[in-house]
Amino acid sequence: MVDTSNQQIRIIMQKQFRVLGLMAFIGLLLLANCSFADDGYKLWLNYSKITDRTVAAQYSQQLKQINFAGNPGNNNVAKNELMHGVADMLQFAPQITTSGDAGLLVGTVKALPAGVVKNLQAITNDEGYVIKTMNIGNRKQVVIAGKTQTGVLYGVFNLLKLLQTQQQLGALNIAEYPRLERRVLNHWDNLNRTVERGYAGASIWNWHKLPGYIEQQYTDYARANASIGINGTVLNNVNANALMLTPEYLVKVKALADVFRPYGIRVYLSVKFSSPIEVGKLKTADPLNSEVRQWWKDKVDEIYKYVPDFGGFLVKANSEGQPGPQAYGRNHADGANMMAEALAPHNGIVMWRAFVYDSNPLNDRAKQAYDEFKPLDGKFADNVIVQVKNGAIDFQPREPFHPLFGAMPKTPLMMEFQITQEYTGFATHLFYEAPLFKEVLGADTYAAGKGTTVAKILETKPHPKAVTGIAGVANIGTDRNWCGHPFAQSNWYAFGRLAWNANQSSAQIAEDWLRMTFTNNKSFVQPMVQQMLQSRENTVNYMTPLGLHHIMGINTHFGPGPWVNKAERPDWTAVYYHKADSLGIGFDRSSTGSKATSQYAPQVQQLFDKLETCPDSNLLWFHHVSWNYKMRSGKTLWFELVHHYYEGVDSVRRLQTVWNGMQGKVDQEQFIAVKQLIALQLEEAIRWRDACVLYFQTFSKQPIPAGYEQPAHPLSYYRDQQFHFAPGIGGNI
Ligand code: GCW
Repeated sequence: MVDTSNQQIRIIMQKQFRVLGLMAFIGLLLLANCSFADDGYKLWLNYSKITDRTVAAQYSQQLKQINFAGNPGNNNVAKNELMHGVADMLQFAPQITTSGDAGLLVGTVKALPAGVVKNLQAITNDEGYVIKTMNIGNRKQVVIAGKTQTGVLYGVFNLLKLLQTQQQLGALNIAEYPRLERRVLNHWDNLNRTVERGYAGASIWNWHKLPGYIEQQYTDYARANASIGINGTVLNNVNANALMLTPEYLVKVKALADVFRPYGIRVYLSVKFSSPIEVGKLKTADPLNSEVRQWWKDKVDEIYKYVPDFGGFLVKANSEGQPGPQAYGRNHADGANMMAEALAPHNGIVMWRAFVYDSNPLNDRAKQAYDEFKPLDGKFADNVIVQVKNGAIDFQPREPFHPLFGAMPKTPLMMEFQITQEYTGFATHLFYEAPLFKEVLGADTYAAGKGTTVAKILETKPHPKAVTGIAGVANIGTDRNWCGHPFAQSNWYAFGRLAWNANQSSAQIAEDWLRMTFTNNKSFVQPMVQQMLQSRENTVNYMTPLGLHHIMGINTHFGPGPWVNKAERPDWTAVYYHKADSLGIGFDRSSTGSKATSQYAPQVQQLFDKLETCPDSNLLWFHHVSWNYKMRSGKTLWFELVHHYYEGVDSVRRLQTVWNGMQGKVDQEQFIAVKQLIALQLEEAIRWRDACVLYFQTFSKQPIPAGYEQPAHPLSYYRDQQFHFAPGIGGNI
């Protein structure tokens, strides 16, 4: 990204160029390119020099001159990004011109010449844009047009992507717009800079030095988000600290909002329901109390003085010990509507989370969100959107889609994915999340007949004023490479791409990301796309195959913990979920069990309810199955389970072999980083496999078949292991 040392070198080099001539310039260039290893900071906005001479020559010819219509000033972020990106990739500074025959013409529809605009597809969406190659005068020009400056910026980022991935510019005809309105990152960042479930260092928000000190990283964060269409950020943890709403912090929030605004990004805050008591010194936070309502109104008015385009609130209430309206005998709609009323005059919204569960779940925690929210369908104010996790438990490597999708036709629902890898290997496992996201977004709820996919539900407005949206819990921290694992960056990237349009394929997104981040070398890209696509299933296999879930270590959630049988609450144990016994394993959520299947539309219910039709991948989520049950493969359940655990480890070994063959094809620093991480992943995958197989064997009483490597240690060894260094906890602070 903006690398000042590199920029300085470039400037010096340009001066030298005149003095020393071409030979010296090339020499210095080579030096500059070799002396900086890639530490991952630039993310997918690497803008590496294009070394293919033919491609570079074509691009140079097209981009020699750029006409920014309307003559935006020097602070225009789209213009700066384009100039900077082209200069890095093509190693020259394009000439900015107002001439009618520049190879690239960029601007808003209003600023572009009418003769050009009439040949473009109409842009109706505020964030939409077109990129079109057309003959203007006597030359082929590429035109980037947006309805707004943000649209132009998105178009510029797309053109840069085309250059980074070395696409032809000769016949472009792209018309893009986002399918969802609010595409938001949720930071679970605490005010003391720890990050709940963060595996990439500390929080990037330096509250101590804000607002006086603006880190370059804030701008680079905004650039990265804008490049994939993310247009909102919730700065603080949903386990919120009420101090966030005090003027001391609001002035800092304003400073960040000011940095993000030019990139089309709005700031939102998580708020604690009891803030009127904690900050406002009131005696109650009852949502129907008039003083409380007035307090929220005043507070919201105050926030908008600092941040005039403030996005709104995200709220976790009556969940995992967080305060909420139920303490006053009120429901979620009462709580959400109170805040909505305060935000409405400013066009702010409330994202009210449906991740709720009682400390004493009657028979099945998976049912609770539906039971609490479904009756409230249609009771929420216009500017409330209910934010629902992708599955009914908690961001497991695989969960069936949440039954609330499709169950609240009168209420806008927003998706919550977890980009940070709390349950999928932290920042040591290569787990490309696009296939997980796509599986959920593409799931058919049958809510309004066949084809009512989850994505469709998110995109459909139940009423004209409804807001649509999607959220991803961020995996970003102060680690130099932002996300801990170089490949974890792909999950931030994929989230943005799918938030924009869920129809894009996981393979295409992976390919773009690999090319932009590492290299266009096909012998690298193709095998690594395959490895990325496979990586999710690898982890499902060595952690939670066949529908198992929530069997990780307690509290930190690190490593296997299928034996966990004591916790503050029963549904924080593992035995609550796998229910292994001498007869079999799995949670009976069918009509003979907790009846969670009845929360789905009849077609889905039938599919999951019957053992014979339930897909293997969700089998133990919905059924308690006997160890000797004959699976579709012909194997018994026990052997099938063992097979999956071993397959998971073997596939990580294959990944390791493929990656080891990539030395020399990618930057050496990145190569070594990933190599070391895969070695850690393999160690952890083996631990997961051995611990789980040995533990479940105590119930099945059946052998690990001959031919499989036997675990290196007895079960007690795995049970006794302690991981004092596991990162990622600490909420509310
Ligand atoms: O998955 C659980 C996490 C908690 C988190 C909670 C939530 C922010 O273990 O750390 O709290 O989900 O989503 O609210």
